[in-house]
Amino acid sequence: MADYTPKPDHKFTFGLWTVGNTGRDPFGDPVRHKLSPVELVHLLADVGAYGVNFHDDDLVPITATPSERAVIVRDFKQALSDTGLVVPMATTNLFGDPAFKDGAFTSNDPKVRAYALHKTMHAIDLGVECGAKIYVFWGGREGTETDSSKNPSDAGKRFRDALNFLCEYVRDQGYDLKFALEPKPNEPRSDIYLPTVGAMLGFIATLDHPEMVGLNPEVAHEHMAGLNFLHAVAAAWDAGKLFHIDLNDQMFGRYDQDFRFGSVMVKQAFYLVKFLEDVGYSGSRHFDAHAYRTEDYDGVKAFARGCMRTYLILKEKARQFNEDKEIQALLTEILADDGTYSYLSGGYSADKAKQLKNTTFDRVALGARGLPYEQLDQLTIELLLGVR
Ligand code: GLT
Ligand code: MN
Ligand code: MN
Repeated sequence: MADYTPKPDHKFTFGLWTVGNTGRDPFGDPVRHKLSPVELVHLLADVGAYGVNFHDDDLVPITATPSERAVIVRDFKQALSDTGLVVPMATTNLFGDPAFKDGAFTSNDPKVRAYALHKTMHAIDLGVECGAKIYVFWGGREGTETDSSKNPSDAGKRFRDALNFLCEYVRDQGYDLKFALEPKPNEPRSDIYLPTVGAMLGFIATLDHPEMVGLNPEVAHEHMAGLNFLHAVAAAWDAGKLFHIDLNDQMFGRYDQDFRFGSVMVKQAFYLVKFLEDVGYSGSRHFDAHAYRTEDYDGVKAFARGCMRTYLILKEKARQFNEDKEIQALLTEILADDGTYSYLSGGYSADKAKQLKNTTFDRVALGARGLPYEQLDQLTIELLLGVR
């Protein structure tokens, strides 16, 4: 019997805002009382998490004085050392305060843009002080309702200037910190700039220090755009940019659901876990999700345990897939290669081009070949449904 107990090696993390979500939504008030950061650290330790992430404001309220900040950070660090939890990632809340109603780094107001940089530098200090090595930028309200209000290419330049400034700040401080950009297409504003993993990858290449900046893709965010999350993650991985990942679940075409990982699209979650494990992704598995609004704190714990358990079950299923003789025999058949064209690997040469141009292909035979993908997919489904 496989062991589905979370261990530190699994790098399962949760944001303070995830298990701390009180169930407030646009139509209803909180249904759970607010827990303090210290209580949340203990809750996470109880369920077996490895780490905790936070926005600056989740830990230190935006109204706190320096002496209040000092007490909060002291107590939080004490809770970390009492429980053994670590802080792998931190981020800035650049979306909650009314000052950011027109965005932060891309706001039309230079004072708001300056305040966003100021707030982020302080938040970076706080994250680093607590041990963070990854710093996430979710754009929040970096977008528009009307494109009459803002030129999107100006917005792109402002966002680039802000990230370049902050990269230099991190270098100047000597911090061991990398940035992970988190795209999200259309919430909480009508249209958000750089809405997908692909868009962010292109943008990163335009920065002064692209080596410091990668991606934090989130399942729900690509699903909102109707995209294949696995493909987005693979593109980030291929570019050496998978710095962090936000795991949750989300049906296509719905509001921002942030469901427990693997609770809706089991097959997609399986391929994702299989990919992360097969390639040896070694970063945090951060569950950026929250419990149903129906739950009390026992339900929140059930939610958090469920995220980790489902991940580990899918990891075991991936192992079975890789060892399943019938599945592997089909894959061998699908990937068969008699070596005729192995000369094409290793790049272009004029000779190779000439040889290839002079080759005669049996196009009809290529098209006539049956591919056993139906069989393979059915075996995958049966494996997931537990009958193999
Ligand atoms: C917010 C958003 C998330 C981001 C968080 C970090 S906050 O819940 O929907 O996906 O990762 O800012
Ligand atoms: Mn989200
Ligand atoms: Mn997220």
